[in-house]
Amino acid sequence: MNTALDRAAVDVLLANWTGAYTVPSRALYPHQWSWDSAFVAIGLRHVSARRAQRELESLFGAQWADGRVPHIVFDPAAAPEGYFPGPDFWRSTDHPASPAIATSGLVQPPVHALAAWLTFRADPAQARRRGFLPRLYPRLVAWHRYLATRRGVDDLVAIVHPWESGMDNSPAWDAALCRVEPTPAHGFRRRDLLHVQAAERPTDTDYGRYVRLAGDYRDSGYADRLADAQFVLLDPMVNALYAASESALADIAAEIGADPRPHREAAERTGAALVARLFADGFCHAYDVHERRLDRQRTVAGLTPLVVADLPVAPALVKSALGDHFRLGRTALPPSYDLTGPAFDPDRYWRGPGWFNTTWLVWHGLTRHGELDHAGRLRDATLTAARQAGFREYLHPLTGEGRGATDFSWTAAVVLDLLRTAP
Ligand code: 2M8
Repeated sequence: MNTALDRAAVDVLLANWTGAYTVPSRALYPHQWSWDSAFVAIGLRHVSARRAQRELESLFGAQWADGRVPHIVFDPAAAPEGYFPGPDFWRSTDHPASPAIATSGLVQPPVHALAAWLTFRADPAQARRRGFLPRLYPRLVAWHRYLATRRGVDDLVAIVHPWESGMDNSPAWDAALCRVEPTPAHGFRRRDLLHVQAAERPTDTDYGRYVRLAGDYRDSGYADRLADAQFVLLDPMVNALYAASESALADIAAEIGADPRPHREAAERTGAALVARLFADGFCHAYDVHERRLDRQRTVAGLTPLVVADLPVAPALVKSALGDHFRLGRTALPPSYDLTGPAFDPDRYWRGPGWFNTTWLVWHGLTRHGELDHAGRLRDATLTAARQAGFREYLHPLTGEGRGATDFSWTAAVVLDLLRTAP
């Protein structure tokens, strides 16, 4: 049974491999996405450690001179009308810090150092022969420096667009997005609706707001003037991944003979700030920097700080995960948003469906905190969901019916990791 699932997952990863990286989905997302590639590397390392290294190296090959790792790296050979917003919208190559290849100017959650460390561990001898970590380490450090300096708010990292959270239309962004005047729908042409039903994607009004914010950021020269930006939020998942990745950077530094201490200290500082600023009522929430207010809604992002080692509030997060809002282990996949919340929608993208990558993060976090029974049950439920629905982009969290794209890369990758790593 597991052998068939394993083989099917490998087939998806091979089919979506372009020769240098893996597209998230051939139809819907025909370019390289930043955090997708990190999850893909975590699965791909079991098939070919070399390919997993290449996946990350391709992404960091498009790093900007200011350290940012763009959220999309465009395939110059792909049809320009295949994805919106494409290179013509972002105009990255007009910017002095951008690489020669066209990219977006936004970023995504920093899972990369964690992925690099796990990739190294899949085959240390081969990675050492290729000089994988000594080459990637300075780039990872520059990436984190970009986040800490250009996006830093009191030891935490801010996002300036919902796309930067990876959870694009999460209800946690609704209040802040209300203040943004949408670009009218006739001002751009969406391509996503050619591939996925409208009821499973963000609305046109959401898209209008995404386009407005991204266009304003581009027109500022991607300048990161947080005081002037309309949308400045502290997201628990972005910050949890930043802290976990700083811990991974400490491991990487120790492996290559660099000093791990600054990374350990940064991980501790971010972990402490995350608890102090974002934790309330047994849960981690998003914080609006301009409004100086926590958004008390619960999304799965608020459970992911479990990936931070020695998190003092981990028992409270586990309790919240098991309660009525997320019913951990009693749904097909953990929902992306509170099952009892006013905005819960089981079909629409990041407003309720279960996603495999965030489930993997919760599983990884439970394992890190020694919650092996809960981790084991979550793993079993996730494998059952994949067996029943296939490698869909997301699922109805209660029935497990597939939604969004098919043959989705990070779904195959994290399922493969669960099969090959656990129990
Ligand atoms: C989704 O986001 C893109 C924009 O970046 C889109 O909807 O067009 C999100 O699920 C994001 O987390 C993911 O990285 C991307 C590619 O899978 O798709």
